[in-house]
Amino acid sequence: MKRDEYMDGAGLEQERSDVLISDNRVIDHDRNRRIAWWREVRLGLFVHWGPYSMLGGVWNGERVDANYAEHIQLRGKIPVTEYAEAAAGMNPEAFDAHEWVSLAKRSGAKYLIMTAKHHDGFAMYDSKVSDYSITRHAHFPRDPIKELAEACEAEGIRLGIYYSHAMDWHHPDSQGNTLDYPGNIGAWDQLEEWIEDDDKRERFERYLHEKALPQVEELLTDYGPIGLMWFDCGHKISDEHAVWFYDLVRKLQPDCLINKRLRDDRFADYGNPHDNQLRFHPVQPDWESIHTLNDSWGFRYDDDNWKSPDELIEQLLRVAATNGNLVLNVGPLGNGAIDDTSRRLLETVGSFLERNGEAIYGTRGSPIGTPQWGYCTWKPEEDLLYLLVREWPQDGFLILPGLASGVQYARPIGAKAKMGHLPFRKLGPWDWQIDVRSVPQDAYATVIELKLNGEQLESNGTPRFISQMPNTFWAYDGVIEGDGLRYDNGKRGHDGVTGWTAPNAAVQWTFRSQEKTPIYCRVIVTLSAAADQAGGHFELSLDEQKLTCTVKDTGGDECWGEFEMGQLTILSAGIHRLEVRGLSLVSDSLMNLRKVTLLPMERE
Ligand code: H79
Repeated sequence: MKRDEYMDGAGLEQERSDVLISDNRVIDHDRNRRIAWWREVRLGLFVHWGPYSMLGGVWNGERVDANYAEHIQLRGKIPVTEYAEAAAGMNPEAFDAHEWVSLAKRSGAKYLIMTAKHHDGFAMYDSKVSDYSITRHAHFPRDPIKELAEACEAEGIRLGIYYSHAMDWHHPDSQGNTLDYPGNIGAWDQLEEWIEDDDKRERFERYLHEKALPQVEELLTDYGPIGLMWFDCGHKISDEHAVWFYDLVRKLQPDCLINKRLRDDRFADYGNPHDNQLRFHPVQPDWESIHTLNDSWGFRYDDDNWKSPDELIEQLLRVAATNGNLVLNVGPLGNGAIDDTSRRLLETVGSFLERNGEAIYGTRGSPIGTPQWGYCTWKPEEDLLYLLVREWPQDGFLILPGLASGVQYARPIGAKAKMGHLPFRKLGPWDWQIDVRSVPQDAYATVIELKLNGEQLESNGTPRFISQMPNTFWAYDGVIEGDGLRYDNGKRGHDGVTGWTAPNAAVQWTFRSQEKTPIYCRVIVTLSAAADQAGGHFELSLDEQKLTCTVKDTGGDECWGEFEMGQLTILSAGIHRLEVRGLSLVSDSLMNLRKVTLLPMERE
């Protein structure tokens, strides 16, 4: 579409062939075909790279207090002329697209998402629409996106483009920069606050027509096939604005996927929860979970808060077991080099996938929920289940809960494939037991492949208590009841339930036990509370048994503490209910609850 055509929105109706917008819902008949590749890949690599990478979180020799280095212009209150002056010095001679793409491959990622323009408005490619770019403003004689597109093509990696469409702190009519443009929409302003303000809306739309839409057009025209467009901060634009982008992408590259943050689920090929969200309730079957290796997306000198390989790999399993793709981020230095820690972390994920990739790539989410020992994935067309065992059974007998279907064989995969089949037997109608005593353990997760007998898979969704190990009941997976009580945003330190303002609000879990003799358990509760909440009471119950518990000061909201609250007994085989219910508050809210662990005790 030519630029002046979408200036006035003409022709949009006619252009929309595969999409109908009715009842405010996008109905897209072509999505299954378009998204097929993405459903297979399960791991992507995000790259955040721009002038902010050069600054690394430091301005004029001082550390800027912003977790995200790429927000330094806003958070450091840097005038746009000064930021632009710094950006002009970007000369990334160490940038080597082949090395980046090779790292993506070594990490096991199958797609790479590159920031073509972040909120700072600086184009990391040779834009003809705006001179504020790596080539024309910084006079770097190469086009990084072009080089990446070529390297990705050569290596069989799909290229995705991150484009900050809603915010641009350089363009005088966009959003987020009220330091230089006081009449603009502020970084924290909600859509409703300005959409009726004609001046703000018209100027913002001028930015969309002058810069954002034409740049998206360039990116989808000049760089070959783009696997996906990754937009951000879609809550800051209107439905009408979203349609402009949506139609432009569909017109130029009908097969290009669009992430949720163009606007919301209605325009999305797939969903995105919050950045760095550890626990989630996916609302779309196709969804993607994005994570930093440390705290910042863009390179930051003093960010040493690295996740461990174990945390990253567990997140990969958790996301795959819930039918999502994981995207890990790397923030190269301003000169284009990638630091050793990031490289090593990504390579460790890659070596896990090299050993165990068949249990991740091309799989669907678990049909049997999340067993206490780890995660499960599924290849329905091949009748294969993969058990990704993180907590190895002490006695060497793994209980597979919740599966009625027949099993043909069980075997370890990866390097251990030569070992042959493992003995297994049925334990009652829903469970199996696999003898894994001979299987050597992987440092992160040991994978057992199960070939099913080809019938329709029959599963039991009620989690099974496994008496050989601690059983954890995550508040995020519980059913919540009562005014105010809600799941927190799922990020680190916020992966519990919060808003416990009504005294008798409750979190409940249902599980089944198959043990005929009683299981005596110690009960550990993980909660957080500030000093003024200490002294509140709640009741922890298992069926008819009750423990009255007192809230203790853990040092505040994000400081989790573990407390042993007493003992409870699972008396018999059958369905049981575990519940935490408030009794009395001494402050505005009772506590945040993260999990309850039942720790079976050795029998006397
Ligand atoms: O690119 C990474 C982040 O920079 C970007 N998303 C990931 C993929 C991101 N942008 N915003 N946010 C994440 C959420 C943060 C929002 C706020 Fe702000 C920070 C609100 C106020 C300060 C940035 C500046 C967004 C609005 C103004």
